[in-house]
Amino acid sequence: MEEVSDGDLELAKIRFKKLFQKAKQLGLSDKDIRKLDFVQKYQPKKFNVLAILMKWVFYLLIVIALVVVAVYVGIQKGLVEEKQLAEFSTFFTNIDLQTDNCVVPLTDAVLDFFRPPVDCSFCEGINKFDRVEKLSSEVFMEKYAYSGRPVIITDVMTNWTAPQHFSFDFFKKLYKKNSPVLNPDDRKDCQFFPYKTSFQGLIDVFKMPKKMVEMKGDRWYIGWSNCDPDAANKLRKYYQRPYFLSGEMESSRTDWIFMGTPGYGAHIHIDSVDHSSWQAQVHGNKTWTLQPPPECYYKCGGGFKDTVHAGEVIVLDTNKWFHGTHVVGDELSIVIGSEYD
Ligand SMILES: O=C(O)CCC(=O)C(=O)O
Ligand SMILES: [Fe+2]
Repeated sequence: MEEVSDGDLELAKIRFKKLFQKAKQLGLSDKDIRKLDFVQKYQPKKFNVLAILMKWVFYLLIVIALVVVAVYVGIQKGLVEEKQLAEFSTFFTNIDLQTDNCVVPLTDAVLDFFRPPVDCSFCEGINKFDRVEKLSSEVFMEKYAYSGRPVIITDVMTNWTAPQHFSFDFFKKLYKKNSPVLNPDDRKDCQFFPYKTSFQGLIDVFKMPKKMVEMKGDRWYIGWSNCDPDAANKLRKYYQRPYFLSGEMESSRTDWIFMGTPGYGAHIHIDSVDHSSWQAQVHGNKTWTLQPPPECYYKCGGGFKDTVHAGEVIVLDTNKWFHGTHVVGDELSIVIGSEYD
């Protein structure tokens, strides 16, 4: 190919400039000039990454929207069951939604994504916890047990000895070395929630430095299901089934214990468990934040808070209300609870 000298290039530039000015004088706009065949031929192709990305995001959103609509219609028509959705989600996330009682952040998002819209009548007109005493099992059954109406009962623990015994050290001594609580080995009924701590299991919790136990170190909050039958029998010496649960109501065999320092608690989440539950505040004070599912905000408002104090019992349907907790005051919070049927 013939070499182009700098002089030739300068000349070409001047000629092109003149041509360009002439085109302008003739009334052509930049847009018209860009449309000319020879300009298009020599114009470098622009590679607009943002535009390409936006295009793909747009396609992705359409696909997601179509899947959501299909799942929604499938649920409404009874073609898709929640169980199938959970299995489907387990396939992708490796998290078993059917056996994970209280949920960790990823599961929250997945669960909430697949959660069918609820009937908002359960939260209509409810903007605070009822706080009651001397709650008969008839009234409990009629008003609270299955309605989703949250309630705090103030006189349940009057003859429990749990407050004199339950402490960090009590639980540390409760479990033998070979207890399934400390060696869960993927047992589905043994669950541990580290929340924001880095503990991998209860075994790590019991190794925390004394400073942390005495609430002088980092804050912490954890929860676990007591899957150790021996320990469960021992625990039952210190508390009774709340008196307002009628004889026919079954209590789940699995107790849940949550423990932690002020300034910490469970993030806002909704559960996918079988039943409502009660939780006794043995030590400390914990503020509960309840929010209706977002689709009910219009009917039920944005939610409310209340603090459960030592000696009180809260009853809540954690499948209906988004709920989060925060330990307040200056005492370690220790609670025990269970589902009821
Ligand atoms: O007690 C807590 O901090 C959280 C309890 C909870 O999320 C539940 O019982 O579902
Ligand atoms: Fe929960």
